[in-house]
Amino acid sequence: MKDRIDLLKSSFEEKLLSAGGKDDLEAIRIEYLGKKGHVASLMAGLRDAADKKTAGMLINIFKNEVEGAITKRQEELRQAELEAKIRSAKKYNPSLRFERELGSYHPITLATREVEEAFRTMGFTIEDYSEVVTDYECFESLNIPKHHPARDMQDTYYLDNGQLLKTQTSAAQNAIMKKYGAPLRAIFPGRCFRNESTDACHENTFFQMEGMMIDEDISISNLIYFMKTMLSEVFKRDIKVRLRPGFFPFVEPGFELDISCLICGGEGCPSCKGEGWLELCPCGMIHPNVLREGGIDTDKYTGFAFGLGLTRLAMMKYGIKDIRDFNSGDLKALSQFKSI
Ligand code: FA5
Repeated sequence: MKDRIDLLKSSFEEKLLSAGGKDDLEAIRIEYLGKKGHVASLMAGLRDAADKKTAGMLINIFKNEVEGAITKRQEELRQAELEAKIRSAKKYNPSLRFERELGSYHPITLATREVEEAFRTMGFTIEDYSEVVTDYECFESLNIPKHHPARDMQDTYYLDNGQLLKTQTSAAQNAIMKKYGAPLRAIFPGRCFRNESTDACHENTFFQMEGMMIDEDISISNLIYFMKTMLSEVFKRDIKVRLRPGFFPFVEPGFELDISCLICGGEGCPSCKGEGWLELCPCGMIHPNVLREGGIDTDKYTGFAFGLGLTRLAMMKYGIKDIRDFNSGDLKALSQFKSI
């Protein structure tokens, strides 16, 4: 038996070495381990053998060797195939850079940054505030109780839970007063939402920049000084401005600050609704009720507030005739602004 097995072993080793792929290996497996293979016929011959036990053991050892050698060769072939695949794959060159097209800043971003810079140099902090606010923040804390007619001017989108999309950046006044107390100098830009019929100078979604200064002896002169400084910093040239009385329940006295339309030079055009003037930055001395509601001692402190129309400011600064262009997503037009 041993001689027969040795013969089979050497022929098996030769065949295994010359196997070039999976199919060759499978043929060898069938030839040696298959139902009618060499191992099976060795087993069949056992019946007549005198030393059954020893011979059986030798066959089993041979069978295990064949199985092990086939598995090992399979793995070698798989590995060789994989390496050939990797070698033939296109090489990645990490030194090549990805080409990325950079965009440009939106004009509202640029205008916001300019106003922020002007106020930062005058000692104002810049605050951020949420777009979804409560009725208390947007109206009641600002001396606008329920059913006050001033609410009619500022209809907005209400959520099921009673919160609303803020109609004015003034909605942050109360929280900021409570956060810092007096004295206080802060500006807070934000997006506002109103149920509005749109035209060249009205959008349903637009930006404002609120400002507040609270300290001892703050008067209208301070208010006018800061407004003038901000406008000259942003426009970098003389702008014709007019101040007229305006009503807002949260300021007393209140003003409308208009600028002469820079699109038509004051002649009248759709951008200023034909008036030659554009309402840009209402303002006034903060109403004592609003200060008290924010926890400010009204015997000691007074303050002013303003609500700059940032989107309109950007229109004037960059000569954009129609406010609706800001949300048009026109990349060609936007690419003219400062690139990132
Ligand atoms: C207010 O929103 C007040 N909260 C402003 C204020 C703050 C007054 C502090 C006093 C003290 P008004 O509704 O007028 O006010 O809006 C302020 C500015 O936002 C306007 O002058 C205008 O420049 C801009 N604005 C208002 N509505 C729109 C709109 N629909 N589209 C574009 N800009 C708008």
